[in-house]
Amino acid sequence: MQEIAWQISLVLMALVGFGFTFVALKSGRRCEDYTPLQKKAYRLRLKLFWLLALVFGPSMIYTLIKLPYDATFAKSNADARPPQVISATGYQWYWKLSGTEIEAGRLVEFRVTSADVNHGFGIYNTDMKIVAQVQAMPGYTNTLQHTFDKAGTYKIMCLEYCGTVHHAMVAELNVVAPEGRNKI
Ligand SMILES: [Cu+2]
Repeated sequence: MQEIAWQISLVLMALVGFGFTFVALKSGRRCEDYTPLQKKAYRLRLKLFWLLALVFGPSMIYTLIKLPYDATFAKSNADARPPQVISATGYQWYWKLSGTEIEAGRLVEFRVTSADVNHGFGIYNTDMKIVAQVQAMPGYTNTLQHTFDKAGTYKIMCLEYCGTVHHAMVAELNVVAPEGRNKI
């Protein structure tokens, strides 16, 4: 569905582009009917048009190329399996997870909430670099989607000071290569 919308947008953008070009080219023809002042204004306008076109045209193309189109659609097309779902609840001062084993290379959906106060659900890789995070709030379930590219033991740590033993809110996620996987 998104892909169709994207293609329609591309066609519409192309039409708008053609429209602009057509008007820009056509608009040169009636120049001789204008008074000298109008001619001057017209030339200025034309220069302004091309200046804007030259500045914004390439930057538009650049932005379109840089859009995360491939990453998003290639991944969802390549892996039509439903995401692995893990429910996570923060307590003072520990995490309760519905599962701790995850398959690498396949989307995981964390459904994160809190049983008491606000916590921060932060996932750290084996180099202790944060890879994803979402707030854990009482009364809300926040969804966090992430695909783990590398196997290893990841840590979940609380990112929001939540009381005296906040620092002990650490849980582990075991991300395994697809072939070595047990059922989640
Ligand atoms: Cu905390």
